[in-house]
Amino acid sequence: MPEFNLKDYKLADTIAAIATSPSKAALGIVKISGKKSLSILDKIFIPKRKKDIKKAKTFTLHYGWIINKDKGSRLKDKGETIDEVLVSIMKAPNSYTTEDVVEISSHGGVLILNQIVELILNKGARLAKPGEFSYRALINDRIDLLQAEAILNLVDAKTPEAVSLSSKQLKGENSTKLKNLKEEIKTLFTQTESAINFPEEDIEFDKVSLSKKIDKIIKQVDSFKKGQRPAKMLSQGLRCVICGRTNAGKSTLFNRILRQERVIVSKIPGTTRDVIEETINIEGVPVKIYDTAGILEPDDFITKKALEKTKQLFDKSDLVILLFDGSKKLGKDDKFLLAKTKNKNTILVINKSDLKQKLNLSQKIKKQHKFIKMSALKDADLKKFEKLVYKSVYTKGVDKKDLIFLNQYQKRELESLAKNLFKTKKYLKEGYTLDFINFSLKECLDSIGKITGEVIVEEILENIFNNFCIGK
Ligand SMILES: Nc1nc2c(ncn2[C@@H]2O[C@H](COP(=O)(O)OP(=O)(O)OP(=O)(O)O)[C@@H](O)[C@H]2O)c(=O)[nH]1
Ligand SMILES: [Mg+2]
Repeated sequence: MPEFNLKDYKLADTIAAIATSPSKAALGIVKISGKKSLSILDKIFIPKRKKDIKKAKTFTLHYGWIINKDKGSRLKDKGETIDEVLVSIMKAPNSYTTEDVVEISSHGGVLILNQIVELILNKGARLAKPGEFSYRALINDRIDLLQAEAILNLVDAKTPEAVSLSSKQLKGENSTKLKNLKEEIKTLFTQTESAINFPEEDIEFDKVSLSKKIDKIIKQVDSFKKGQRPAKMLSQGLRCVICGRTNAGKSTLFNRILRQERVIVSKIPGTTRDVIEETINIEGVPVKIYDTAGILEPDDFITKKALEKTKQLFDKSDLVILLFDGSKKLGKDDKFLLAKTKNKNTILVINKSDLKQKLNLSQKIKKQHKFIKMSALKDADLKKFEKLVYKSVYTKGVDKKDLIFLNQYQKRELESLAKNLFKTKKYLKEGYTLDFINFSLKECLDSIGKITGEVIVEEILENIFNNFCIGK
């Protein structure tokens, strides 16, 4: 991974890079941003119409040739031609970086694009560092950190849902909500500030109403906290592990879901002795499904290894499918696994519904998790099952309007925001002096600033822009 060093991201430089994928393609784009963009363009581009490209208006498109004027310049003003191109011009401040931006759209050969960039660099630009265009957009207030994170997720999106969520965040929906929260906290902060600074004015302080306002803010923050997991699942996919006692029918269900005989099924207990992984698409969400070994007390090396793998997967999984054999009474292994799923997002499947039923699951257990009865062998309602899997993305309390993409640092700040809000409430309730309340409100404001990028924290920037590629 490239090293991010804020010192190298000098804003005064004019930067350039290939913005498209460096492979053979119909078209390729080279981007330039900075004060010298147009004068550099003037040195390498011969427009067909416009005489002086430096004077071109913003948001205009120009047809012409990229020329190396230092080479083979026998004819006046001409040089070695490189490619026939279209050039778009976006002048400051209405561009992505808010600086003068030039985009050269050429044919998409790797060599052509490299030659164009080299020419630009020779005329005074510097090669952009990873994410440097977006970094400038951030520093120049064109986007905030939430929008930068949205761009990363948009480019990386693997599902239509992820595209729609990221573009909403890019549009600024989450930024607006956080800004509103900030304004609300700021008002409270200012009130406490005045009450502290002008005690002689005897400002009446309504602690009940303050506490109510904080409750409202906590609710929104909590909703964002809950909205991160589904956002991640919708964009990156869901890890779903099938567990259950041996012979419950895990492999049968696995094959059913995949609609193919992927793994061996048999009535011999302990048929599966490894973890098998496949990906399917459920309503646009990639779901990675793992079939696991059912033996929980292994006595041979291979099964032992398989069990270790299952344990690790279990902990990392987003969803557990816990399978029971409906024709058997609840056994020791069933109970053990049930206890393990207590705090996991789980779907209980009672299998073998075609046989005489002996399993008795308490209402309490059934209520705790989602629940479905089926015969994986004879009659499995896969549509219903898949719907349950899809629904499990939205766990209890998730508001679909508050799905949010945050990086680990923003996530940490959101946690700290929630903590400080609770602290403020506690101070209010326990009758602490206003200084305490004022201070924790200040901390809340700081956290929001770090999430949106208003407060610049090198660690956060490093994390975000290291993940961008050059040219973005
Ligand atoms: N009657 C009936 N038999 C089933 C059903 N599902 C699976 N079986 C049978 O149960 C036996 C075990 O099925 P598997 O899918 O191999 O079970 P498993 O949970 O993967 O077992 P291990 O890998 O050994 O842990 C096989 O003989 C299946 O045909 C069902 O819904 N009804
Ligand atoms: Mg199996």
